[in-house]
Amino acid sequence: MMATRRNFLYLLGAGTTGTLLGALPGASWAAPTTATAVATDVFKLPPLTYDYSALEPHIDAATMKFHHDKHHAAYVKNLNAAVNKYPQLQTKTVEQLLTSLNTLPKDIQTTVRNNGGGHYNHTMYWQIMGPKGGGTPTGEIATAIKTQFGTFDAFKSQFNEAGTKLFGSGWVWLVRQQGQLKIITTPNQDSPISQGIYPIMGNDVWEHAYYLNYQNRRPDYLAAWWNVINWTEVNNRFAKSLKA
Ligand code: MN3
Repeated sequence: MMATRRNFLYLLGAGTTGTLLGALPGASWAAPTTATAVATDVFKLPPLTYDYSALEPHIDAATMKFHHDKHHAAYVKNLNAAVNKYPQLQTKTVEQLLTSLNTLPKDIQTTVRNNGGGHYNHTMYWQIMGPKGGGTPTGEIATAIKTQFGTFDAFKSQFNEAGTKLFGSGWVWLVRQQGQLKIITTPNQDSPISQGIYPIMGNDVWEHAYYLNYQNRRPDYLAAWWNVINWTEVNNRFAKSLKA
């Protein structure tokens, strides 16, 4: 884009560009939006803090690479493109954007909902997984799960059932709502925080999260996912949910 624009300006001749560009019907074209997009992008793809292969055999390296480097990266890119149209939004956090979708300019509401949600949800997803994860929960979340669901196994089976039954693409979540732990699902990249609900943990049941390794066997992916859970991070999020 930049090269094209530069060539265009060169062809116009430096002395005349101002007038000519100003006279163009799409005067906004003259604003260097493409040129400055990279420098002003406020949302960044967070690097994975472990290797692509660190979650094998439960989640394979190829899935992790495509999921993080392509899918998550695309959500970040699209979110930046939306907020770059409205510089006043560049000071907002993704949480602030997602909790005030209705107040955003109409033409970017759906883009922010889908791509801001995608960015927020995946950032959590990478953090609540990790190498040497899994096992039974520890800390405060272990107690809270027992209180709410009776046993960890009962919680897991309700969570996996909700994820299996969710039709199409979406997420299954453990949230804290009105003082209680609950399992909910959301379609697409909708995030619970847009409903004012803080997500403690969530699993991505879009096919891109498991299809290379599990094909159509979503229940197998849901079952295996517990082997990579970073309970320390889930406890951090549970503590935040108590303040939310
Ligand atoms: Mn995903």
